[in-house]
Amino acid sequence: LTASIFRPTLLLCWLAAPGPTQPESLFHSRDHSDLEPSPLRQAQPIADLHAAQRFLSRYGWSGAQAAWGPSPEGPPETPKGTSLAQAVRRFQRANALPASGELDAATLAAMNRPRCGVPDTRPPPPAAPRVPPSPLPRVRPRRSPWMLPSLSLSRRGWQPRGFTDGGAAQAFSKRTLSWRLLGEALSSQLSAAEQRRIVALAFRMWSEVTPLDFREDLAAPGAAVDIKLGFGRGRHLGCPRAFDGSGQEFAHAWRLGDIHFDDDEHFTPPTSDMGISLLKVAVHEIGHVLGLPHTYRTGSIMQPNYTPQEPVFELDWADRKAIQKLYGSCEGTFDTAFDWIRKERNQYGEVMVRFSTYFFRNSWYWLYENRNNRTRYGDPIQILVGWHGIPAHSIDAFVHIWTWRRDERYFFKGNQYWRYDSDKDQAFTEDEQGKSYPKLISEGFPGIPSPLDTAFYDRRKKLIYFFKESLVFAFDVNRNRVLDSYPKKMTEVFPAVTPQDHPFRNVDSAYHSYAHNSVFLLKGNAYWKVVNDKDKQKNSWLPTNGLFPKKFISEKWFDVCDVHISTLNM
Ligand SMILES: [Ca+2]
Ligand SMILES: [Ca+2]
Ligand SMILES: [Zn+2]
Ligand SMILES: [Zn+2]
Repeated sequence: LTASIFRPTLLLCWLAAPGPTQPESLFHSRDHSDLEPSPLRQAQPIADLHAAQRFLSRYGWSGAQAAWGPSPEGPPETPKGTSLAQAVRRFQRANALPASGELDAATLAAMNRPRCGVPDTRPPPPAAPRVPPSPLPRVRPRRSPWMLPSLSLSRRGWQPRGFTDGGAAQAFSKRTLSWRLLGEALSSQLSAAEQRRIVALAFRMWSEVTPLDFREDLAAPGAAVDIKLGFGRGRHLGCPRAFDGSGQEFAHAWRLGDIHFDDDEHFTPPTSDMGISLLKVAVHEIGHVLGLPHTYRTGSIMQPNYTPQEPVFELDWADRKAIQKLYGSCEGTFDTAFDWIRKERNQYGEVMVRFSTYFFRNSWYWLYENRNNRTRYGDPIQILVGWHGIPAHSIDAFVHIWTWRRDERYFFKGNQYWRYDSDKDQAFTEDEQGKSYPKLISEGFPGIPSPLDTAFYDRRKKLIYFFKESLVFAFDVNRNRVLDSYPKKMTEVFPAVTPQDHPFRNVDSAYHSYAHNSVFLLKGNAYWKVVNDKDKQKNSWLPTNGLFPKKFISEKWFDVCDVHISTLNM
């Protein structure tokens, strides 16, 4: 019923104000240097009872329903008396203030802090006493405020599926979403290119931690674009909710669609330590559009109030898990995965062995931070950018031969291989022995077929295991030849611990992890861990090199997520 009343109202708004709400800007200089920014309008400070009532109502702290009515005509529902004191206490508790219920100076100061326009969510009240369910008539449950994290007025309708107790809900079922920064609603404070770059980066940050992909769409009709963003001042963009001038509300988001920024705010690029970071606000509002409600957890990007810029701004562990609860974690196959070993001297001159974990897919790669259990901030990046002189896409395998005499790293693709110079960070064209690269696999590793599925080096046995379809070739690096009894069936060299639970053929990657002190066979979105010495000490019945049952890669290595190809270079 609510939706059917409001939909025509909004439609009228759009018809009445189809274009920008500001008068036309006229420029005389080509570089716009004659553009005089219009004076900022200040938001009315919240200083009295009436303004505080309006605040509590507008941001969901009072009333039984989502208190702020999106219709611009009606007066807001204002709490009075006991209900006002209750609303104030709730607000105070969430803001870590003494819950006095009084509108004291600290409470008013908290209300005046810059904040997002989306109402806050309240924890659900205790469960009602259980009454026996009556089968008829069916009564639609009233929508309670914690189920309305975003502004409830949506031109594309209400999508109640997938709600969880915390108020989070999956907003989109497709995996690639289009977005557009409205050309008629750009900020007057940053260049158009900078605004687009910042918004693209904000979308990329969500795609780095979810299976979602975001694509800027400048061509499709407006109605076909999933997420539209624009800046406005006061009454803006036909939106039923006016902005309040400089201060307080800096942006708002409509569920399933639009994001508006208050252009009376001082928006700044991520490099600035002044004003309000457009990147941070954009990431927050995109979070709403995707279905996340506010949270008062310190460190979360979904806090309703603006927190000043920190040197590192990233989606933290809990924010990642919250969005992954809605959209799932990232799945996918890898071309190869390996640990890159470096010897470094520490401050006492001792040689330290350090390693970094890399996952390669197509033409990009991720560095994995085992200690933090996530990919490096800002990954993936292009192989072309991070690795010099090796093929730019679809690497088959990587091997690090490491003996007392040798310390050599090789990449394999097709029927060739490349040796990589760790010190110079580029592939050798010619190494210290006068060998030139790339070389044919059949020349450097006699008896080894190509193209390979994968390979790994067993340091103790001084063997490389090369994998091709269902076969394994054990290659002696000292004698430079395949061991006599090889090739063998993969099921023979790496037998299944649980019968039939085995990749059988065509593994993507055999990954020797130093962090886990184990080898993993990766295929598709699954992995099999190879039995190691420690496993055998605990359970002597385990077969040597046995494969533990299959598990999902995404349950062991988190946030290895693709981003849209257009943002790969950001
Ligand atoms: Ca404002
Ligand atoms: Ca491979
Ligand atoms: Zn918000
Ligand atoms: Zn708006």
